[in-house]
Amino acid sequence: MGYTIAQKIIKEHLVTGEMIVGTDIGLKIDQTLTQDATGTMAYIEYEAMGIPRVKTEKSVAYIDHNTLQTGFENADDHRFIQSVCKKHGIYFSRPGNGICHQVHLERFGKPGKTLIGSDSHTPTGGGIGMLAIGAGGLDVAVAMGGGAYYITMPKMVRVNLTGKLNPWVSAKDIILAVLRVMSVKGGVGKIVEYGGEGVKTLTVPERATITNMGAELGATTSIFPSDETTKEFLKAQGREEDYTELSADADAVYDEVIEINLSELEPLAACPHSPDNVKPIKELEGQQIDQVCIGSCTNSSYLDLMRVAHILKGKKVADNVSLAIAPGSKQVFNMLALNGALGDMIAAGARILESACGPCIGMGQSPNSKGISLRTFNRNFEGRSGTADGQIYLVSPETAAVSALSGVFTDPRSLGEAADIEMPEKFLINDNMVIEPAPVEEMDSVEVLRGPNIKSYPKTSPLTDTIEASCSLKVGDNITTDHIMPAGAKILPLRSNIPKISEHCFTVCDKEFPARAKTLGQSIIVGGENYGQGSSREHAALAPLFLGVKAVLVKSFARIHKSNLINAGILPLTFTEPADYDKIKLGDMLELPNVKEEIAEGKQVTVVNKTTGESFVADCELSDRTRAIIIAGGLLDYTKENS
Ligand code: MIC
Ligand code: SF4
Repeated sequence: MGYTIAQKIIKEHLVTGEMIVGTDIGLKIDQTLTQDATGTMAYIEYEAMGIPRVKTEKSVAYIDHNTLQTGFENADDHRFIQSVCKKHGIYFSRPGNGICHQVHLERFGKPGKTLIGSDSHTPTGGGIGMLAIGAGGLDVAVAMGGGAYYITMPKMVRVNLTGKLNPWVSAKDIILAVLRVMSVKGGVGKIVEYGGEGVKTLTVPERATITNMGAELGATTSIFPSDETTKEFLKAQGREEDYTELSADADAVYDEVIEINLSELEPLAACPHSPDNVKPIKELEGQQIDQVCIGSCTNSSYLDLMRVAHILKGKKVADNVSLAIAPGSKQVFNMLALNGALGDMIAAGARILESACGPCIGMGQSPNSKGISLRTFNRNFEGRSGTADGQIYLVSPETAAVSALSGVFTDPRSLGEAADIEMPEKFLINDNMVIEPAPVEEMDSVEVLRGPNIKSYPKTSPLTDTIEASCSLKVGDNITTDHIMPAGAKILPLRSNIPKISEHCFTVCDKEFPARAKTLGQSIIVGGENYGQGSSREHAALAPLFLGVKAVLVKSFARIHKSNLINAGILPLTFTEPADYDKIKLGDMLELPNVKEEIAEGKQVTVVNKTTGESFVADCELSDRTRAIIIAGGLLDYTKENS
């Protein structure tokens, strides 16, 4: 039996376990990336492990999220990360150099290699045939120290692409079409692999748009073959030597196959407030809009922005629209500046932002009240834009640009003939914003610079025999990490201060939660399906840990969040019978009378509702390793015990 692309890379990197679906496997990690909003914590964790020099082939720290300095906090974090990098062997990409995923694809990613990143959109690297996975900061810290990264061996999904996109239909429309079929939880426990004749028609940045937004499927990762197109891209980046060819065997077996005929696709939009709430632009046409934001790690490549500039050239942004554009990297920005495309954007009335995440993570550009905002981003979760009642639609750069001009939802196919925009033969290569680490012989003399906002990792404790705790919060399905631990300009500067950031935990759902949880001392959160979808932020586990949350009992979990809970020593429980969800109300006193023994023996966990007198069992799906981590009180304690 042949192998899929992902199976080939897994096989090469397997350090523990076997490639049996549903079982735990450990992978050797070649490259890591961090960004600043998760990075400070990841490097605090790395320092706690006491390993002088990273053991990966390449580790890069990017500054791209917290680029608003409204006080000393973000600036201090950046300085801390820069000094840690210098000391411990990590490359440092300065603020302004671009969004981690875009820059990594351009400058560092390599086909056939493994990459984990403390950001859920790390699968962008799948666009050049990397096995690139989003992980919690602590997992990245462990990988930098040479430890394996553990995942559950995923199922394989093949998305078979046939045909060719029509003019003005784009890669964003492909991934929105996949989201429409699979939904935001359809990818959980799976790797999505793209194949078929249609692959050849897509450039690397287009492939990367698709693998980037595979995160919204809940998938472990997504991947494209590495072929002639990949080679051309790497060559244009001056990195032809990084190329290796990679494709699935003809007799590779997939658990699921999805057919997408590119010729039949039309421009689409993900409507508020979920990336899988997909409708054709045709159905929205004519509706007035207020804002357009173009950028993010999904759609801010050279090709994307050249198409945008082409549409804007010689025109004027509608009076009712605010148009903001953030190029994905310094490379893209600089090329647009030199070839005149930037001038076309500025002349049309676009507001040009620096190369960073910006509005995608609520760092500025929040829309007006009830404002309709078209964004080329990947997430439209409620409140993420910074405006609680903002209506965010996720669209392609082409739809965004043409709608910015007309002031209403507009199908870009109305533009007629396709634009003649080619991939450059040579990208502008200038890595002067990437700072190299100190040579080994000088590393001891590098001082790590810590600001006063940088606080240590919260206190953990080993699993107790019994847990008695009230239900401090009951929430529904599809709770995102933006609900659990909101981001945005006001809260992101607190990412390195868990006590302070905890005051914002779950406030989107219930303003009283942090105070209530603190008063209770210890408590349990109850939730529905796909709990913790979205970001890799471990703060969505560390803040509850700080507030005394001992267990989270839900119908199902999103992958990265579940592993962040385990790493933090919080028990991830699922209802054996989904109907038992109705047996708990906010404030009920719950008891897990025999929890330690049940976990240690791999049994179901007994839950007694002492308020109603009812009891039932819950599941706790753990491997031998994650069971030991939970019993130890989290991954840091486990690592200390086992090193
Ligand atoms: C996001 O898109 O939600 C983020 C901000 O990039 C997060 C990481 C974070 O919360 O710092 C992600 O996707 O993992
Ligand atoms: Fe940044 Fe947005 Fe991409 Fe997250 S999704 S890495 S916030 S651009």
